[in-house]
Amino acid sequence: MNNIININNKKLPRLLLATTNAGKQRELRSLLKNCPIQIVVPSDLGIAIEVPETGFSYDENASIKAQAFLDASGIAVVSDDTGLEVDALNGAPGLHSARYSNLPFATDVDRRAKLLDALKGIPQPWTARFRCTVAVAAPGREIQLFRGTVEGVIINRESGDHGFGYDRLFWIPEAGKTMADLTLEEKNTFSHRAVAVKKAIPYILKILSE
Ligand code: ITT
Repeated sequence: MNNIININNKKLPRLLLATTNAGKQRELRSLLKNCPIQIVVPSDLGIAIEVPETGFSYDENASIKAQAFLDASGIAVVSDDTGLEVDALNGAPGLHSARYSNLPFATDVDRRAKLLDALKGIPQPWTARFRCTVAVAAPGREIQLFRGTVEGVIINRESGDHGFGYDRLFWIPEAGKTMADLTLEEKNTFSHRAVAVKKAIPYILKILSE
């Protein structure tokens, strides 16, 4: 597949966001908006694959997702594997953050409810962190990994209507707000994903300009 798209007579290299999570797609698009690249998502390319997250670390899962979407598209891709680690739960949901609720077709609401249920009866504060690995894969290149973490505290009631996933329960003491109280632009100044993507941008620009 050709990796160049022609827009307004300008040839921009394409980068596939290897995620079907709409919240991640929004944040990644915004984080990459100043890069001279054409961002595409799997549906733009008619790609509908389910990638089982069978790795034993965020790095492995991010690599598995990046490789699967590279194989399916043939163009450069960026994937992201993120987990929420709660100290009082010995690091859970962690690697299993997406599959945390046992309900079939579980939603973010179900996952947040399960988290608060698991924390019932455990004394606060419930210190926690988001950990994120971003993987960049491109034809003929080794996968490169970039990492970001943000520390916070889980609270026992939801606040905010921005963000996605566990953001409504993730309190950032320095901001005096939850992640979901922040706008997308504010979250993107310091989040786990922002830290990882900002580290990845020079590499992405380098490989797409070669
Ligand atoms: P892809 O694999 O398609 O990227 P996913 O939703 O399965 O999407 P993850 O395995 O990385 O992605 O996500 C694990 C869970 O953590 C999932 O329930 C997300 O909604 C949640 N999550 C990921 N990033 C988050 C963030 O920035 N804020 C809050 N929750 C997040």
